[in-house]
Amino acid sequence: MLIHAWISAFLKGLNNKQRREHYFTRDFIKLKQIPSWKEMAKSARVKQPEESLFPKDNHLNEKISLFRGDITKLEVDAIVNAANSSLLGGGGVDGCIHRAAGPLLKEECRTLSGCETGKAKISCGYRLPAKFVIHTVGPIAQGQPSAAQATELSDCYKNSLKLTIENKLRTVAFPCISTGVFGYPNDAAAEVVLNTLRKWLEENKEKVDRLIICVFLEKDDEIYKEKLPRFFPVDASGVLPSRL
Ligand code: AR6
Repeated sequence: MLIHAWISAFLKGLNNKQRREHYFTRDFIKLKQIPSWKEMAKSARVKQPEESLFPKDNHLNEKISLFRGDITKLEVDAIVNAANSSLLGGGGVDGCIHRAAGPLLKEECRTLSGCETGKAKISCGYRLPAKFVIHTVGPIAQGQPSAAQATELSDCYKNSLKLTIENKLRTVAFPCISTGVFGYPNDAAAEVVLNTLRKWLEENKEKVDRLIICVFLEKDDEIYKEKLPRFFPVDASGVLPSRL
């Protein structure tokens, strides 16, 4: 048996407390420290636009979060990696994930035979607080993305979620796939992501506990805070409607 397979089997046999002894950091973030969008919208007094694209659904609002920070710190069932087709590591969030997980992640990734754009593959999380890493490859879009590239970006999220439920995982965090080195415009990516996650949750909400959109840059934080109320409308409690 290869060492990565042995360690992965060993880690799977541990309970949460035991697993924590193997994390690369003591400074990890538990799910309960991450507010759902429903909670966040209430405390941030989000302004609900008059026009939203979907009906208000508080149950769905409890299933989605916006979190700004380092995805490698999240203690969730899976984090998604914005990888390249070799799956052998790189810069950006991919580099951060490989550094935090340790060298066994690359060893396992060597056995996965790469990954096509829009597809996803799963591995153990090793020293990460996340149990699994789902590796997906976003489209390379320099400038205005084509319709085919938007579909590929959406497929990254859908295929990662397919693996999430196939592996009975209930909490998963996504970085802003393709918007760094791969050059997909941040605003256009957020539209694709929110549309994909909203539609997926409508069909599959009982299969997961939380989908976390993990942004790293202030610009993405602002974009998502502005767009979330259109895709996941909230109670406008405490906020005066603009049309009175
Ligand atoms: N936690 C969360 N998000 C992060 C982190 C982090 N620790 N570090 C960066 N980001 P990128 P891509 C954000 O470039 O565009 C690699 O070399 C970052 O700010 O990592 O899909 C791969 O090997 C940005 O918002 O991924 C591929 O060759 C987002 O993660 C290529 O880059 C994605 O940026 C993939 O490019």
